[in-house]
Amino acid sequence: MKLSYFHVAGDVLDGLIPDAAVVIDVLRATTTIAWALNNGAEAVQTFADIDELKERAFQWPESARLLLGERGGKRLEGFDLGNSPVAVVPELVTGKRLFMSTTNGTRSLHRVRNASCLYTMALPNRMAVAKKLLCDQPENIWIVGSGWEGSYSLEDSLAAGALASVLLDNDEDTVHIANDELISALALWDKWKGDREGCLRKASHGQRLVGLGNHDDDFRFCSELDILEILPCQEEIGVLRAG
Ligand code: 3SL
Repeated sequence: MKLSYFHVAGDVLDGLIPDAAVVIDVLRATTTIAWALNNGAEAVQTFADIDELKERAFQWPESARLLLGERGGKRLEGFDLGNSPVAVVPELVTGKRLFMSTTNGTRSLHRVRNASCLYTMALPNRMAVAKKLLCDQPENIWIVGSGWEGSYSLEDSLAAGALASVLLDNDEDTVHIANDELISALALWDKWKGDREGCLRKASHGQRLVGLGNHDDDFRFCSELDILEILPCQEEIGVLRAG
């Protein structure tokens, strides 16, 4: 398994398609996706574009849909939910399709939507994704961060390092770290694995969330490690289900 890490979707190589892509947006899109599917959502359908989201969502039965949207950290007007893992509780999401658009995470997903296998990962479901990769042994794996509006984010790199680290621990012979970005993410994981929440809070997007108000529960949910068995997997373009 040859693993490359791209800080943001804009860095991925044009014209190439990996055997597997793992999209990460620790704060908070892929953490929210993991929790929503864990809590019984039928699927999460992601959109880079809000108008397209509305058009598709309004074709879905009202009783079976929720609109989940965020821009700049705030819930989109007229949407049922903002982008928070704390909000996607079973009472609200069970059996529902979540139509989701966020500032960066859903754009990353859109960019690699043609990968043969596409998973989303956050710290709580790291091990579920690692187990699937160890079992399937795809040859070329892209780990794709979401960053913030095209620039690097600390927390996505932390999670990329967390994934590479557990893969190396389990299968040192076949795991090959293919770029410097991932070597650097591994070093970041080594430094912060004992204080993941501290790392998330120090990150610029963590600071942005603090500036918007109390996000203590979000930080707690987003920094938990290996507590969810959920493997969000793209089944048709844009539609993620528990695999
Ligand atoms: O950028 C994104 O996709 C979001 O996860 C950002 S936020 O954490 O909801 O502000």
